[in-house]
Amino acid sequence: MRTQVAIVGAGPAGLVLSHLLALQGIESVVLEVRDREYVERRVRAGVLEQGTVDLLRATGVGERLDREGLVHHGIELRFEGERHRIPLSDLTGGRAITVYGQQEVVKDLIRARLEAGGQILFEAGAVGVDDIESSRPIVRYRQGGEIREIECDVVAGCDGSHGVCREAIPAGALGVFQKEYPFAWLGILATVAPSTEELIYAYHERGFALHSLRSPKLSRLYVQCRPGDALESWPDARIWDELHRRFALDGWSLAEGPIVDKSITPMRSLIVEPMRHGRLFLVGDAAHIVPPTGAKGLNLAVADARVLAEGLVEWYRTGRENLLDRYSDTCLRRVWRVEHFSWWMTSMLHRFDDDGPFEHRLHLSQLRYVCRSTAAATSLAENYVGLETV
Ligand code: RFL
Ligand code: PHB
Repeated sequence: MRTQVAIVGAGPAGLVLSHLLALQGIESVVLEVRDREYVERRVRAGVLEQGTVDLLRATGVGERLDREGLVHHGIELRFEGERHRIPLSDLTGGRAITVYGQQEVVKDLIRARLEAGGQILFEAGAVGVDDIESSRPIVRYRQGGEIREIECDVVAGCDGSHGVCREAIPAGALGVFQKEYPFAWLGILATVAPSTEELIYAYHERGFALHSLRSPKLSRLYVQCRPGDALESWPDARIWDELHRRFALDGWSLAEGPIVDKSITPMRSLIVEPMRHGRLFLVGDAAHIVPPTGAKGLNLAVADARVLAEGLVEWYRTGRENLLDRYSDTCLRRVWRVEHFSWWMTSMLHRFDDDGPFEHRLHLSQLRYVCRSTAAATSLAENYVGLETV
């Protein structure tokens, strides 16, 4: 098989890229190791930046998002039994975030691609990428027990943090920057009306908690836990107990409901530089991971896909490579801004193992400052809704 752009991975990065290229008449084939149902059900991110929403809408995949997405103009920071609202839109000239599950974005994109005649091969896992320093790279993949090949002009490695594309780059050519955080998030999805209209980020001496949502009937909640914790050590009653304690506020209560999804995610940052080697471009989580506190991973994946699509369009139209040559530098400016913001939010809101009374007071002082100072709140808000330029 031959195509112009071989895209490995049908997550947000691969699907947005394939969609943007198709709109400009560039052909791609998307390889996805999982089946369609699995990809469309995987519960992950939920917060879309203004720029992500604008892009999906402008490219014809925003119809259901406009109908079902929940536009939020603020978030709440909760600590010491008090609530403080950060008015995101007031602080950013009207920008907002939209709560809409990542799997809904993925569903909308898969449908749009298939309806437009696009090729997504499910249960087709890439096993290797060859000849990326030549003008005819090859992706080998396994489908139905057979190894097959796609020859292409360019490979887009959109295969997430555990994919194979990153490994195709010679080790000496990549710089790797990483940080492990000494905690994880236990996330649940519960069929109960959210107890809040806006997201609540809570700092507590027992650790961080987050109240998010997916719809008027579905709540998404997270509690900080230990990275080595097993799910079995978190029976439902323990989860609700921790959530009640960490969100505790006079006159407010958290409604419980059946838990329908439960998972533990270790928190880490990882960035590889550069994000390109020869004809292989890394996009999204394949190139960088952020801790989820800033709600940035999906948005960053979409931002990379947009930059790569623009570079490829220029190259196919004019033969000029200058945008492609700048792909990695352009993306990495945003990546590092977002890594810093996510690290900052994470550090402010979580309990570290060796935190004592001194560190606790520093956390509280920082939080109070963010809530009282317009300058500090604006800095949080503009990063949270997504910076237009970095
Ligand atoms: P994905 O979504 O991991 O997609 C990669 C795809 O590649 C497939 N794949 C392969 N396919 C073919 N051959 C192979 N060899 C393959 N190996 C892998 C995989 O099956 C998969 O379908 O990466 P992508 O597209 O870069 O998208 C990144 C986002 O998924 C990720 O950054 C976000 O989910 C992170 N994230 C959040 N991001 C936000 O912007 N806002 C949030 O609110 C937010 N919350 C979160 C999050 C991530 C979380 N977890 C579970 C890590 C909350 C959590 C708890
Ligand atoms: C989510 O709704 O899953 C979510 C919201 C905000 C975050 C992370 C995850 O910072």
